Amino acid sequence: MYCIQCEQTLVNNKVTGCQFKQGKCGKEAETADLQDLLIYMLEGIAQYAHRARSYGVIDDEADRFIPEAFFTTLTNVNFDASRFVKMIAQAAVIRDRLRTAYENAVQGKGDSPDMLAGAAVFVPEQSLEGLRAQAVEASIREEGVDPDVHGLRCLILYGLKGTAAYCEHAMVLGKTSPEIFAAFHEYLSFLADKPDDIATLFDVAMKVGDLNLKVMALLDEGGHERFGIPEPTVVRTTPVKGKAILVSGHDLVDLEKILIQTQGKGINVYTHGEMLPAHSYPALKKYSHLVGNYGTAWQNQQTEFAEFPGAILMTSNCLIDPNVGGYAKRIFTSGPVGWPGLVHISDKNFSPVIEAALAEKGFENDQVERTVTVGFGRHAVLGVADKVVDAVKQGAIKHFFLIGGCDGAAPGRNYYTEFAENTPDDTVMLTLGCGKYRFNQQAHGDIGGIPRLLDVGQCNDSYSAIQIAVALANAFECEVNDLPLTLIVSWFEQKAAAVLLTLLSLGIRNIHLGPSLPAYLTPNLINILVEKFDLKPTGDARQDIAAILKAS
Ligand code: SF4
Ligand code: SF3
Repeated sequence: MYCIQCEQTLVNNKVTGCQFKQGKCGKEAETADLQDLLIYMLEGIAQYAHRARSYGVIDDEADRFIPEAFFTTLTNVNFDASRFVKMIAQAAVIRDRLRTAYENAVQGKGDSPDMLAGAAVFVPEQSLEGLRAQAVEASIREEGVDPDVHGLRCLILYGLKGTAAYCEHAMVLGKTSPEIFAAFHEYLSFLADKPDDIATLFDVAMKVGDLNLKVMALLDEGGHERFGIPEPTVVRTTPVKGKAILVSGHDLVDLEKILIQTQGKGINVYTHGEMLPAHSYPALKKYSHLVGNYGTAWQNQQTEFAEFPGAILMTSNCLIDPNVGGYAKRIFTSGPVGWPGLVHISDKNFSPVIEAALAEKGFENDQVERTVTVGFGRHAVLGVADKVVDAVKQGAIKHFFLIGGCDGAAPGRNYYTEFAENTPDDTVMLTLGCGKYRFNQQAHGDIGGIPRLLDVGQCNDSYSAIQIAVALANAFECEVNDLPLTLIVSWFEQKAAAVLLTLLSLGIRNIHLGPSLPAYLTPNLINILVEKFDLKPTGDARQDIAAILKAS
C-alpha cells in the first residue's frame, strides 16, 4: 500500500506516506490496494467517457458511478475490502460498455477511435488475491517520477476526491449537472495520461477548484430546496431521558429518513459531528424527537459512541474502528461508508437501526441543559448585512476570521482552540466543518447583538461562507482579498483539499493552513503556493493573530 492523502499520513525520517500493513487511520493494506485499483478503473472509465461525450454518447450509470465510487476512497469512509472487489468488477463492466459505445460512435462517423492503453484496457482479476497482485500498476507512487509532478498529481487526485464526495451529496439531493460529470471525466482522463508538465498540472489543479465551487453551489441549492433555508437555532448538547439514535456524517437525507421512520416510536434522535447543522433546517428541526447534539468531532467517537446508550448511524466520513469501543453491534453504515462486519443499509430502510436502539437502555436521566447556536448560513448572516457593515464602519468590528475545516487527533490542533480563545472582542469568527468543536462550546459574546461566533454549517456549506465573503466585498466595494477577513483553515481529508483548491482558484490569498501542510506537497510546490497565494502555515496562535491584525 501507499497512501498519502490525509493529514495524519505517516511521516518520519525514513518514509513519507502510509505504506506498511495498515494506514494510521486503520485502513488495511489490502483495502488501500483495492482503493487504488478502483481509482485506476475510474480513470479507465473517464478515458472513454471523456472521448465518447464529444460524439454525443452519454452513459448515465458511468456519470453517477464515478463520484459515488470515488467517495468510498476518502479517508475514514470505507474500510470494507469486499465492497471494493464488487465496485472494481462493476467499474470494468461500465468501462467496457463505454468503450464499445465510443468505438461504435467514432466508426459510425467514419473516424478512427483513439487506441488507449493503461487504465483503459486494464483487466482486473476477480479474486481478492488476484487484484492485490495487480495493485502496483494502479499505485499513485511510480518509480522515477519527479516529486513535484507526483505532488501535483496527488493534489489533483485528492481535490477530485473531495469534489466527488460533495457531488455525491448533491446527487443524493437530486442535483446533477452534465457539465460537472464531463469535467470529472476530463480531469480523470488527464491524470490517466500521466501528465508531467508542472504548469499544466497547476492549471488543472485550479480547474478542479473551480469544478468544486460549481459542485458546492449545486449542493447548496439542493439542501435549501429540500430542507429550507438554515436559520439561527439553539441546539441542546446534553442528553434527555429515553431511547436514542445518534446520526453522524454529512448526509441530511439519511437523517430525515431516520426522523420519519422513528416518528411515534419513543426514540430520541441526536446529531453527531458534522450532522450538527441539521438542527437549523426548517424541514428537519420540525421533528420534536430531534432532541439535540451529542459528542464532539469524529476523532473522539471511540469514547463517545461507547458511552452512547443507543444505536448509531454513520452516513459519511469520518468512521474509525468500531471494535475498539465495543459498539460494533449497534453502529450501522449507509451510503459510501463501510467497515467489515458492520450492517450496511443501502435501501434507506433503517429498521435495523431502530431495532438496535429499542434494544439498548437509552439515557436513564435528563442531564443539565447546555446549548450551542447554529444556523448562520449566508441568508442569516446577509440578512443582517447592514448591521454588520455599520459595525465595521463604526469600528465596532475590526476584523473577521473564518476558522473552518476539519478536526483531527494531531496535538497541533489546539492551535484552533487557542486562536478562537484569543481573538479580540472586537472581531467576529465564522466557522464551518467539524473543526468548530475545538471552540464552539465556549462563550464568545456578541457585538451589538451580532454573535461573535457564527456557525455557517458543515464543511459542505463552504459555498455559503464564500458567498458571505463575496457579499461583504460587494458591500464595501472592494475585493475579497481587501476585506478585513482572514481564513484560518484546518485540513484533514480530501474534502478540505477540494475546498482549499476552490479558495485558491478564486484567487483568495493569505490563507493560514494547518495543523501541517500536506505531505504530498514538496518544498518547491509550497514555495510556489506561498509566492502565488501568500499561503501561510499556521504557527503560534497569539503571534498569528497579532500579525494578522497588525497587517490589516
Ligand atoms: Fe494513511 Fe491517511 Fe491514507 Fe489512512 S487515509 S492510509 S492515515 S494517508
Ligand atoms: Fe470533519 Fe471528517 Fe473534514 Fe466535514 S467529519 S470536516 S474531518
